[in-house]
Formats: sequence, C-alpha cells, structure tokens
Amino acid sequence: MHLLVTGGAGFIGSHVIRHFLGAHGDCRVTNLDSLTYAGNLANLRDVEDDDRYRFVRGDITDGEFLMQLFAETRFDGVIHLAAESHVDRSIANPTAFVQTNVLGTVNLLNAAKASWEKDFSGRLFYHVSTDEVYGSLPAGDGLFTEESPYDPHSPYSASKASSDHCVRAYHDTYGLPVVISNCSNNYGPFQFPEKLIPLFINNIQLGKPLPLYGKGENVRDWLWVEDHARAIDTIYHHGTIGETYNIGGHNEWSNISLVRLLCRIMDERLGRDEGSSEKLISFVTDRAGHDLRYAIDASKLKRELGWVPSITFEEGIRETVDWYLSNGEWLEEVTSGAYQDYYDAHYGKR
Ligand code: NAD
Ligand code: TDX
Repeated sequence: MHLLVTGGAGFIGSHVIRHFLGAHGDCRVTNLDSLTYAGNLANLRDVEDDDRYRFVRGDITDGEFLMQLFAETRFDGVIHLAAESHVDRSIANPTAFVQTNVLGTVNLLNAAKASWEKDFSGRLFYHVSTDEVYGSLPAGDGLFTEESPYDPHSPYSASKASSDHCVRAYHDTYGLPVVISNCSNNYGPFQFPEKLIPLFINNIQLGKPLPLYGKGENVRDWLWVEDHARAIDTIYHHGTIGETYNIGGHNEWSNISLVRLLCRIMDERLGRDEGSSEKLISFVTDRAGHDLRYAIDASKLKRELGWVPSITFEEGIRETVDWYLSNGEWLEEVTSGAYQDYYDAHYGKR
C-alpha cells in the first residue's frame, strides 16, 4: 500500500503518517508538503529514516506539478490534509485559504482522477475536513450529524466547505472513489502554538497574558489527535466509498472552563502557587464571526465501524502539557522569527 499524504509535515498529518507506518508493516508513505509556516519536518524526526517514508516538497496549488507526481508514482490512496488551517489567519488573509483549500484540492482531485482513469489505480481519495463547515450550534442544544446542512461562517470554514463540495462532485460526476470525514477540534503534541491550547501553554510558561476572545463562553468539542489518526485509518480501510463520517470526542468545553483547567495543571507542573496562572487570563475583543458552539455526533462512526476515543480529556490534556514542557526546543524553534511578527500583529491590537 503506497499512500500519498498531503500536509504530512503539519500537526495532524504528522500523527497520521506516524500512525499508518506504525500500524501497517506493508505501508509506504509519500509526504507531500510545501512547508508553510505550519509545516515542520521536525514533527517527523522519528520516521524520517524509515525506508518506507519519503518526503516531497511541493505545493498543491501547482496543478502541473501534481499531474507529474501522479504520473511518476502509482499511489494506492490519497489522504488529503494539506490546508491553511487557522481561522484567525483566514480573517486576515482569506485569499490564501481559497487558493490552497479550494484550488489546491481541485488540483489534487484532477491529478487523482487522471491516474484513476488511466489504470484504475488509487483505491481511495480521502478528504480530511472539519466540523466548522456545519456552522454554529446554540448553547447546550443539538449536535452536528452527517446530515446537518452546511453553514460556514469564516473564510476558513467556507473554503473547507467548498473543498468538501468539490470532492463530492468528483465522486458524483466522475465516479472518483472518495470518502470525507469532518472532525472536531484536535489537541496534542506538535500543534502549532497559534491554536488555543499550545498558545496558552506557551504563554503561561512565559508569564504572558492569555487572550481569551469575548467572554470565553464559546464551546469546542476536543479530540486527542492520535484518536483522529486512528479514526482516519478505520475509515480509510473500512469506510464506504462516497460516504461522510463525523469524528468527535463527545467532549465539550467552554473556552473559559478549558483555560481554567489548563491553568490548574500548569500551576501543578511548574510548582507555582495555585491560582497564579489564572491571573494571566485577559478578556479581549471577540473574533469576528466567532461560532458559538461546535459539537459532533460521532455515533455513525461508532455504530458502523466501531471507532471510539481511546483516552479521556483529563488524560490527554495532561499528556499534552507534559509534551510541551519537555519539548522546549521544538517550541522555541517554532515561536521564533515570523511567529513573533504574527503574534504582535494579531494580539498587539487587542
Ligand atoms: P496544520 O496547519 O498544522 O498543517 C497543514 C499542513 O499543510 C502544513 O504542513 C503545511 O505546510 C501544509 N500546506 C499548507 N498549504 C499547502 C500547500 N499549498 N501545498 C502543500 N502543503 C501545504 O493543520 P492541521 O491542524 O494539521 O490540519 C490538517 C487538516 O485537518 C486540515 O485540512 C484541516 O482543515 C483539518 N482539520 C483540522 C482540525 C484541527 O483541529 N486542527 C480539525 C478538523 C479538521
Ligand atoms: O487566542 C485565542 N483566544 C481564544 O479565545 C485563540 C487562538 C482562540 N480562542 C478561542 C477561539 C475558539 O473559540 O478558542 C477556541 C479555539 O480556537 P482555535 O484553537 O483557533 O480553534 P478553532 O477556531 O475552533 O478551529 C480549530 O478547530 C477546527 C482548528 O484551528 C481548525 O483547523 C479546525 O478545523
């Protein structure tokens, strides 16, 4: 089995590659990634010497390059994760999100289609997507199912929704074998510290303010990233072509409760007085178009394919904190240079 994984140098992609190489002895992986600010080969140090792994630097917005890659190599499947992934950046620069997430996905579909039509190679085009395409839920009421209508609000979620529609269109129009999964918020090691959990872990460590948007009442449904990788494996091997699967942890937290928990764990781990990290919480201007609540109904995946999360949030969040605390070099490297410019431009005004 030779897989093409796009975006494998990013947060979730690196876990997906590690998972597939670890779980399947017969698996070879080509990791295609353009190494944007979010791509980091240090996320894959432990697999880079594996003969079954190969890294190709390339950009999915380059359609010709993709056609050539698929002409040179026969892939049995594609797992597509490459994307611009941060909502705040999509508010500042929506065009980059349309280019990579929409045009890049269509380029990849074209290359997979050409290869599939030539020799029927390519068992599956697996598109990794997000629960944000479904929009926002009212506080405490309802869950997103696979039948929920699309209602994206941010340029990020609009671009992901558009890519989902394109993937379905290639199935319905050309018969390309596709599957889509829509997952809730992931957390765990190697997440870039622009996202809530690693950003706040880093700031607590440095004694910097914790910029909580609005009143901190927005709710997210958090999933351990390795459980997402395992769900992708399950769906890749046992999912039905043409179907959509929702993935989530049934693990809803308001941002304020989550940040308080994080502060308590950090006080414990850093040997600081109880309550000292909480003093860093700073309520700032809300994110524009901020979705109130996401919550996934993952019962189809459990019922049809038997997938359930493997660890509790209390375990996962402690493991995540410990990983960041013992990987200071990784954190320092990714928060130097351009990160600081982003940070100042984004949080300076707030
Ligand atoms: P990430 O930002 O950490 O990684 C994205 C990767 O894609 C990076 O390695 C980057 O270099 C690469 N990339 C970006 N543009 C590219 C291009 N034009 N060509 C080639 N490579 C490019 O993102 P992530 O959090 O790991 O998310 C991965 C996927 O999962 C995305 O499609 C995202 O929409 C989806 N997703 C993320 C979450 C989450 O909580 N992070 C939840 C559900 C779904
Ligand atoms: O500084 C912050 N302050 C704050 O209050 C940041 C960065 C975030 N937040 C809030 C906004 C959200 O309600 O925390 C919550 C989580 O924010 P993010 O980590 O930016 O994630 P979110 O916007 O929910 O999107 C994430 O989950 C779905 C990923 O970034 C997406 O790629 C994924 O599709």
